[in-house]
Amino acid sequence: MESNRRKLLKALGATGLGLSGLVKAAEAIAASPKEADPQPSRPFPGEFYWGTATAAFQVEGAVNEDGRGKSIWDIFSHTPGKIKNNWNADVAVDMYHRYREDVGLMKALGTNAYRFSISWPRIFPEGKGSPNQKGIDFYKRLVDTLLENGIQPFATLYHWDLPQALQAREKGWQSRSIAEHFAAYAGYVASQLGDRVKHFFTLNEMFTFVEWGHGTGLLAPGLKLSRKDLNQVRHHVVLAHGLAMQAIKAAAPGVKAGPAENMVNAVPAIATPEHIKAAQEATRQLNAGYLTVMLEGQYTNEFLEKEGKDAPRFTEAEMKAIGTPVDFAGINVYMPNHYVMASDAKPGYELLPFTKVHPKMASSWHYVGPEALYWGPRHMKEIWGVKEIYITENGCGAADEQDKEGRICDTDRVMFLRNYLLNMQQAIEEGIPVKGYFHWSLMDNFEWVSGYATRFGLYYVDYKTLQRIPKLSADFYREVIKAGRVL
Ligand code: PNW
Repeated sequence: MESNRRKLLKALGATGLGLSGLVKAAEAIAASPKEADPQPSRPFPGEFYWGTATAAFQVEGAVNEDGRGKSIWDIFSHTPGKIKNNWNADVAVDMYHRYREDVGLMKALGTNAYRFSISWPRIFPEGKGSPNQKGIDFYKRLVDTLLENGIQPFATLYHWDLPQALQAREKGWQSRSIAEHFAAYAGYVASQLGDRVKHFFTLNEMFTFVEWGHGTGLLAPGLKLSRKDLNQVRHHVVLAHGLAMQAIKAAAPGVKAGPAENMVNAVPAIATPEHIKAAQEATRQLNAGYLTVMLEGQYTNEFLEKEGKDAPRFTEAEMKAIGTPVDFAGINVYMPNHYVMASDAKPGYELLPFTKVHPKMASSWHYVGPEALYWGPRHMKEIWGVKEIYITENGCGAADEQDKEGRICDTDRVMFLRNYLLNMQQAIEEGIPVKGYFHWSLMDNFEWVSGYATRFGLYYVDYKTLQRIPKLSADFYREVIKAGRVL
């Protein structure tokens, strides 16, 4: 709103001053009716991608249809004891059949972008060889439906569902050959969809699927590798990213591509220059095997020294490929991974433990810290000079219980969202180039090892009927998009 002070000054200028003029002007302002707010405080940019996100294995179901091959997640989820209640994703939320309805849900939110993932085993049932036309046709139908509804498709090429054939026959990410197969698959998809999909993400959350799938064994394929072997997996994964970047650009020159990584986000405990510097250095070191090597094109000395004889084996040509320039970076931001203080001792920073009562959302790992959505993008810009940033995921699991009227009044998720979005707005206002935000998730879905117990959706899914019901947070998100500011 034009401030009263400004109005007064304007009036003063117009009347040619004088105390009586001033008094008259003041009276006129006091008498004027309140106008609508033409310029909201803390606005988001008018041009911005507001979206939601999902991943193929978590929503599609239809695991045996149209020639789809098996993925490591089919095997893992059907192994007793791996998933809560031994649930599986054979049906999930059946998006494979209901995608038209679901695009309608996105439209109802007023979103203009959607991030989804392509299932590698739908396109190459054996991981390589000849493509499955019916698989690619599904994504063409999906993308065309999105575009007809004014929603820009953002496609992730790998959201953890490696073709089982590659795991069984070639030891999955333990083999360098997988990086080559991934690039071939990425190039093929870009050649087929590049006329209508203008943004591709290579791999989703390398950190999570490598460390938890190959280190602790909590996620598929459930391996607990030695430090040396784990480092080699990390190396093959970043190599896959680099080779895929090149393959995508070669197949579809007009499209943009980059990673979608859950950066380890070190947040300064107090935002003074010394702690900020410490948090930046911590972020650089803690992402050494992923974002840092991808964006700098080499492993840090600290990383190589720390890993010693277990460090990855690599060639110069591989390092060049890993460092292929990205068009943008996607970051999944759920929380501050560490609060950091500067330290006089090496390495110059100290990671503070979370206290016993630090607030959490529904997932056991999910500490709340809205400032993560400020520092994540700021780090990307200040540490690595990234010029185009997408928040590829942000959201939370919440209680999500239906009340007597069947409503889901998830004020907890609204609280979460409001505070995180305010921090993102601050980053944008300070000139950090965040170009889009994708809420995880459009609707409740198969939450990996938590199965259907933890819900992340803006839409509630009744798993008996597969009906989708908007939660309060869906209304909140829609109003925020409409108003262009946090409400
Ligand atoms: C992401 N953490 O996983 C995945 O990309 C999604 O598929 C998933 O459904 C979503 O976030 C919610 O879990 C994460 O421990 C898993 O910090 C773990 C963490 C973060 C994200």
